[in-house]
Amino acid sequence: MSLKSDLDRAAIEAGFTRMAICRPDAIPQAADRLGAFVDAGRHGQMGWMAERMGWRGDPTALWPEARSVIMLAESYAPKHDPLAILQQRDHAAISVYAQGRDYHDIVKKRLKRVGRWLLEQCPDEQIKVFVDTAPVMEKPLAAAAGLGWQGKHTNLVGRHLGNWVFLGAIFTTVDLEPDAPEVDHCGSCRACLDICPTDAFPAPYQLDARRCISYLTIEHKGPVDDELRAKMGNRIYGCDDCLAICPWNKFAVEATEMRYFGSRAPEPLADLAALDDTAFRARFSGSPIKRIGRDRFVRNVLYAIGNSGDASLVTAAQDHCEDPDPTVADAARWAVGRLSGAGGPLG
Ligand code: B12
Ligand code: SF4
Ligand code: SF4
Repeated sequence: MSLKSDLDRAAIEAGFTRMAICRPDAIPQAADRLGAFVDAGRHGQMGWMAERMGWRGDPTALWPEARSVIMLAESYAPKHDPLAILQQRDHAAISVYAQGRDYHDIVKKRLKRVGRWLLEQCPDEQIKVFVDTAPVMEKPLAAAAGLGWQGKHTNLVGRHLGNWVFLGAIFTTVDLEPDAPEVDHCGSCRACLDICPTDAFPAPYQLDARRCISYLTIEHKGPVDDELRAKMGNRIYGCDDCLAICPWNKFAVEATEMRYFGSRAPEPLADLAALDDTAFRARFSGSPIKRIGRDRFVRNVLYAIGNSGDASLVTAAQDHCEDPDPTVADAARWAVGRLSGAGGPLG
């Protein structure tokens, strides 16, 4: 057996769904595309995307000694229809990836386990592991390694993976044989582009993050534009619409890690709006949601209340009209106005 096939087995044993390899110089187009994205301001308030662009756009600059990039995907495919909750407008829609334990912790542990295994076989070599937060473009690297292709919604889709996958990377000085890139299988489909509630795709394969509900609920600080908050519906953390509609999910491998799925039923917006800082931290301990803090979370819940069309929620919003956080107070007043019919037609 070769080192590569043993590595593949180690990756599966660690809990990954698939592994594939590319060279660090396999994404020559990425730097220009990242540059165009940032020049157009599409990263919004994610100022960190405009920093260390030389490293982000070019993995060979990030770590010149690296010879191979091992790309790993783990399925978190939901067993239920993630869009069904959008009809329950007085309850919170939380994106599938954030319903249970934080994937960063789980994927990083798995990456380290695979990396340790590799170093046991090659003790003189080195590795570095990355998931999400480093200046590494995981989607183009995964596509170059052949895990799938970047769909028109810009996420990685695989023929046997679908698009409900987390990505992680191990850079290493070990020289491993690269895999062939996957070709694009989107064809004439444009379901993800058409379903987007905020029209966040200026063109196929391109996202304007400033319009994406995932960005607006997780990354954007301060008030959201009135036009966009009215389109957020009851999505209070992330958005799954463009992922859920992709036909390739029919062939997706099931998730095996149950910690990604929360055990709670969808929660009423009124209960979530009432969380103070202490209650928020306790409720979302171990969840990625904790990162956005109570104020941004309650802002999102208040937008959802404003979009609910449920007049019985006016009191839950009124309670926050004098909130010490001006963005929360603004969201509360907007919600009260909307539920009283003063904020224009409900979406
Ligand atoms: C910044 C970021 C975001 C931002 C911006 C997203 C974006 N599309 O750029 C926001 C906050 C909006 C976001 C949202 C989400 N994210 Co996010 N995010 C990232 C992060 C940190 C960087 C992505 C990045 O580099 N963007 C910059 C742009 C320029 O790069 P790009 O998206 O690859 O853009 C490419 C295309 O535009 C393409 N392109 C441009 N023009 C053309 C033309 C043609 C013809 C072609 C073919 C291609 C093409 O080239 C670009 C470079 O490859 C990565 C983790 C990482 N370190 O890579 C996670 C990551 C992409 N996110 C992830 C997830 C799960 C999500 C959400 C699904 C979460 C949710 N449910 O709410 C949503 C999906 C929204 C969407 N439709 O993309 C996963 C995606 C896994 C996968 N299957 O691909 C990642 C990889 C995290 C992880 N480790 O698993 N995210
Ligand atoms: S995550 Fe939602 S808002 Fe963002 S691009 Fe996809 S469908 Fe549009
Ligand atoms: S929904 Fe259609 S266009 Fe969008 S990524 Fe999936 S196959 Fe491609």
